[in-house]
Amino acid sequence: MTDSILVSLILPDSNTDEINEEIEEMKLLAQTINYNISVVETQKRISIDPSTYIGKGKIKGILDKISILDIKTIFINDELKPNHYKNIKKLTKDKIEIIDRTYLILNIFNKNAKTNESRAQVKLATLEYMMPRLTGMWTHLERQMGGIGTRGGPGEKQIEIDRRIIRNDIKKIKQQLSKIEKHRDNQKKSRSTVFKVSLVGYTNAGKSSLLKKLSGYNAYIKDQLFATLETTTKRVKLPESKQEILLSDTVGFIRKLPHNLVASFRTTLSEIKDADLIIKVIDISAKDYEGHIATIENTLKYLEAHTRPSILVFNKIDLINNKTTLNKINTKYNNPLKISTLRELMLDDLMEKIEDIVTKDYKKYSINLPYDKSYLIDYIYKKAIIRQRVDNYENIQLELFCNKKDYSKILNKIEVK
Ligand SMILES: Nc1nc2c(ncn2[C@@H]2O[C@H](COP(=O)(O)OP(=O)(O)OP(=O)(O)O)[C@@H](O)[C@H]2O)c(=O)[nH]1
Ligand SMILES: [Mg+2]
Repeated sequence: MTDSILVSLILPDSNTDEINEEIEEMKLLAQTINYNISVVETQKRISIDPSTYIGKGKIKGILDKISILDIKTIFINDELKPNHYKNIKKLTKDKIEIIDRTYLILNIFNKNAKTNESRAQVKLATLEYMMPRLTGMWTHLERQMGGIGTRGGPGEKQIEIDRRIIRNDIKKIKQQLSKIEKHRDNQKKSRSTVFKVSLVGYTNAGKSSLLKKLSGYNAYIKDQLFATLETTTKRVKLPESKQEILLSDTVGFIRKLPHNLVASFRTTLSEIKDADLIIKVIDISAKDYEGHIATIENTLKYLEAHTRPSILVFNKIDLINNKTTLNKINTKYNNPLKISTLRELMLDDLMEKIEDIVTKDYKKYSINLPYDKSYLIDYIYKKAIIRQRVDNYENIQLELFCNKKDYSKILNKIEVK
């Protein structure tokens, strides 16, 4: 672990609890890329310094301090504007690595991306972030990203060359991503008739663990922020009706998730918008679970998925042994589901709840399937619960339990000449 310092501004509208949460979160985020935040400095200001974000005097003080401590990395608890970044860099005479919150998250995404798609998405977001901030000193990122931008010294001319190269790279990645997007659209079409459930939540809430427990799929689970950067969809059979649903796990959210990251992960996150049901997974043991819920709501709004039907599920209940938290949550969220994925507590209740929602509009129908249409049987079994089947002399008589839409679809298929 490399020792480092974190600087956070406190502005008149800042909430101290929130700032403290953010500081703790920055420490966890930094750990993910092997940095230990050993010193935290805050500065109260009326407003952001237009040229250097924090005051110049404060920066000088910090530089003195870290030179004694032999620290060479400064984390900033915010996204720095390009001119802030450049001016701070100047004050440090290029000797100190400056990592703002956005760049930190980009680094974690870069480290954890596993598929071609997620790697391309992170690269796109990173290049777009770098473009206006080029100063010729992207040493840390360059090492990780295999040489982007390492094309020479810090001179203005070199920066222009770098910009041109980056612009070309951005164009290529966008083309690559749009190909992947087309493929995904085709996949989506083939799944359009199945009930879709999306697990969403703050990073590390236990979404992948839940997907694993409910579907049996060996999802990647780690006590780490942003372990998952891809959407994984698995079929799950509901216990009573035996209906199949599609359950998806995707990238976790975090407060101030960089906008260009959300934009480049648009296709990955689009599963959420298409979901018939969103399960919001909350880590009940997180001190700031209310902040996590607010972040989920804001992100869903940003993704235009906030109007989808949803349920709130509190996970990691095994870690809670004080009644006060439970009472508070029960009152505030109207007795929500509380589960432990790890200890497999109340998972049946969750499945039951999902099943209730899936079958909410189901009604009984009866149809007669002529033998010359008997090839439709598989289709009907997929769409509806078959309560009874009688093979008559002239046709197959079926008692169905399904929603009206699927009933009409089945009828249409039978009636087609
Ligand atoms: N104590 C406890 N730990 C849990 C529970 N569910 C998940 N965890 C742990 O929480 C950590 C994060 O779990 P993941 O399933 O990877 O969480 P995630 O929401 O997919 O996280 P990201 O993909 O990083 O956004 C792991 O160490 C899990 O073992 C639970 O019910 N109780
Ligand atoms: Mg995960």
